[in-house]
Amino acid sequence: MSTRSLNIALIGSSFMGRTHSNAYLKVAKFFDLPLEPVMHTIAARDAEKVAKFAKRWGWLNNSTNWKEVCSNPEIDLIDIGTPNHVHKEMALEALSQGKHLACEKPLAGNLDDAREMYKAAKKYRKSKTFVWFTYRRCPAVAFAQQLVAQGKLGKIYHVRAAYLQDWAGPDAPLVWRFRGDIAGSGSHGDLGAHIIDMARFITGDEISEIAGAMEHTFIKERPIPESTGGEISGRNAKTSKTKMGKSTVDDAVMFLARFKGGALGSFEATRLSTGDKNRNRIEIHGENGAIRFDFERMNELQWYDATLDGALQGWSTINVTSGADGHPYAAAWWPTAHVVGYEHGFINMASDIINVLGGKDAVVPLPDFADAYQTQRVLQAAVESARNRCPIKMSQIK
Ligand code: SOE
Repeated sequence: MSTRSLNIALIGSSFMGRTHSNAYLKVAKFFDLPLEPVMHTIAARDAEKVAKFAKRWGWLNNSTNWKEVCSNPEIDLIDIGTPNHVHKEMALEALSQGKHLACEKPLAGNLDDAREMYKAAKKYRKSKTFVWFTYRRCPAVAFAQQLVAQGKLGKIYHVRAAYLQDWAGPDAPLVWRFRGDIAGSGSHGDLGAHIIDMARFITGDEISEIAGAMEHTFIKERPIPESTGGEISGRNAKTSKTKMGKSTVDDAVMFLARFKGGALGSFEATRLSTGDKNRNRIEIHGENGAIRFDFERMNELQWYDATLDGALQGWSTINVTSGADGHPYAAAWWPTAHVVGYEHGFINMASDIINVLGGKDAVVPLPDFADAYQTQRVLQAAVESARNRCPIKMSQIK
């Protein structure tokens, strides 16, 4: 019996357009799936560029009219890979057309938009929703979640998360990520969203209170890019030395958090952590053990077993690449220690999305709009704590 097709349309052809296209192109090569992913249509603004993109990545059709794509009866899954300010409009349209929906993180640039998306997902129950918090699908992060779920760490005392990049120095052009009207926030919604999601995902707990939040914009003006290209060209775009524009987002946000289960946590997101290129790191300390993850060594999980005899206790480095030992996703890839990369988180996520749409289970929990809305509430709580210089209980954020 032939496998049913899943016709996919992707909106957006910049950085996430490339990571998602690569995921759909590769996923059926490495995973046995209940549905055959078909790269049906790519939609973007520029007709010439989107036609070239379709040819390069193997999209069967291309369009500059995303609304038309959402109403195309052939399409089963709409994937939103665009900047934050258009997530809501596109999601509401796709849901109203009865489509399943995958959306890039964060859910939206602000809480109001995120709430509308969350409520629409509840209304259109037949549509399944997903949010590309792909770090859950780094095997080492998925393995950490499994260890906590198995009780290996025991009661959790601390979560210490920091997402550190350094690409946003004074010469970085004023791309959309520095515009509050498009991105909603800077490092906070871009990087902070990831570590909030990871902390919630790995611990299986929710944050109950935020305190001591601080935000700062170090670089108030940036050179306006001459090219209006996508994010990748934008970051390295030729810029006019004279024309400057105002950055209207944070460069860095830090805050403290209390979890419902009693743990205390600290969170830091910055794009000015000189020397840290894409250092997404999280540590979780419990009564029976602890884990440390650092994306810059993404195939490894540091593990501390506090149940061993004291003389034997010490940090060990687990190479989370052993399919034979049941490491998450490892059996789909290469022999032990042949390691995977950034793009594999997206391919692993595409396999889980297709498995769930085909009635099977994801390897580890997938975030839907309701889940991602909780992360958006924490983002908002931190902003309110920073701006009002006071603790914020999550019950205050609807
Ligand atoms: C920020 O530069 C960024 O591209 C994030 O937006 C992505 O979510 C992250 O995976 C890599 O860094």
